Amino acid sequence: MRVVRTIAIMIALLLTGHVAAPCWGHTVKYAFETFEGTLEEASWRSGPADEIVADGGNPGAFLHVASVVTDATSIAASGPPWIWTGTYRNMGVIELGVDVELFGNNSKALDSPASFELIGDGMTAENATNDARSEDRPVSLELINNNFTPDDPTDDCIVVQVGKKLPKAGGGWGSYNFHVPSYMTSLPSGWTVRAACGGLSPDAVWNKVMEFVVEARFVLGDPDVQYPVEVWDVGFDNPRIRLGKNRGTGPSLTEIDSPWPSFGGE
Ligand SMILES: [Ca+2]
Repeated sequence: MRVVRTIAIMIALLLTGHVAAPCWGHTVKYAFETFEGTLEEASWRSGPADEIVADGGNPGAFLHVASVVTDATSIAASGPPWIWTGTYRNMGVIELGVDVELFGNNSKALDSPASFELIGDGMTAENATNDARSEDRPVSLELINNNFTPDDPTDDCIVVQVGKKLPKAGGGWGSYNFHVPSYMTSLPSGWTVRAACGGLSPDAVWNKVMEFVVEARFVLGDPDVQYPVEVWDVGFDNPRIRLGKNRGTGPSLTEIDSPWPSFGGE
């Protein structure tokens, strides 16, 4: 798995122009985070409760998010252009994916008055649990261009694809892949627009995001649905990105022979 991390770094070097592309010949067309390194090295993170667990992933190490109280756990990569963010269209991005295992989630554990305040207008813990139970949740991918004003959500541009449902707790690892046809110049089927984005049309929002992704985020839920606040115990492994043949005028990543890795769960 250490080889994979090296490959990922190779792609980063190509994208930042530090290495001339012809030196590499054929390069991989995907990169994935195995969480075999330290927590500080992990390129995808959920929050301050994150920990790396050495065994039980899909396979090997995984990112464990335990005892987090939220309506929807998520994992994200953000920051300066690297493997996971930047000019998706020029990179030729065609797919992202992640593996998720739900170890447990429990809204009944939240029975203090404070927890009710978190749930939102018109919802109590009881009816929220009945309306949006964990087994009804999909895994979604959000791609975000925040207009480089992270403190101002009013100008954000976000596109979302809602994927298949999470398994019940204890159901093992599930694999979730999302088609991201960055070469398309109109909003693809299966994608929706969120956030105001300056009032741009859906197609214009898609193009703006594909031209620059500031953050990629996998969310355990449909971002348009309000869920109850719960105590979560979740594992994440193999967040991944795949590049295709439809490359733009950006850094020249050459054709890739390696297949999209097949992880458990599909
Ligand atoms: Ca792993």
